[in-house]
Amino acid sequence: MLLTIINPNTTESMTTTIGKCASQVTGPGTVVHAVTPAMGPASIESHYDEALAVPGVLAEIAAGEQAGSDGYVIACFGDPGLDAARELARGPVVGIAEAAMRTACYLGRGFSVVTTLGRTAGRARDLAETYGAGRFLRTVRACDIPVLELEDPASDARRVITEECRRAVVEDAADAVVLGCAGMADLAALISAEIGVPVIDGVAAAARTVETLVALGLRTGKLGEFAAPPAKPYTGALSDFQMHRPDIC
Ligand code: 5HY
Repeated sequence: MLLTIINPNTTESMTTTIGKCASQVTGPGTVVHAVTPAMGPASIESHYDEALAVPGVLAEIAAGEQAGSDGYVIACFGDPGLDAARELARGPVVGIAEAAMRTACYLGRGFSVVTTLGRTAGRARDLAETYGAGRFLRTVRACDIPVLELEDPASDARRVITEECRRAVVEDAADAVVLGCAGMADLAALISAEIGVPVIDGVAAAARTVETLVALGLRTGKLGEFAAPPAKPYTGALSDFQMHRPDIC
């Protein structure tokens, strides 16, 4: 199968990290195609960034459809554009926050999210409620690390994140910890070994979830809310988004 993993920000090095982490957990029959949108924010740290990331995500979904992609991961912890992507895509589309939080619910009474900036914590809480994981969510802890600092080898981000994960276990009684940024994807196993509880990377969780859905022959229901969007004009910078695809069903 062809699994397209979209990094909604435009930082290529993060796309590379994301693609490597997905490829490490997917099977030999899965081709992982990690892509970076041609437009959008260098990192997503606010509602504004998230809104401006969506057109680039949707353009990559449209490109994936042309390329025959069997399924998609949206690899940003805000899951930007997830519902719109489900309208465009034939195959399943899974967000990393969605996959990570639902996975955490299998692993204990409660989980915590450890993320980058405090201003993104509200979005994480909202998504937990959206995905039915709210009653399992212990806390959302922020490290106050900008997303792109995760790409800096000189940063002590790994230590800071690890200690915040440890506090989630000790102080919040978290049975598991969800990493709240795709840029943390390569840290999950290392941190889990240090703090003694499962640490979930949403990139890996989402990649395996899509792989499983495709293997089961399952995809988004297209007869209702997630049918192809109705045809209409889109003007200005969005004029290229007249991608009405009644054939998607
Ligand atoms: C992410 N931002 O996964 C989110 C993390 C965050 O550019 N990739 C980003 O802080 O919301």
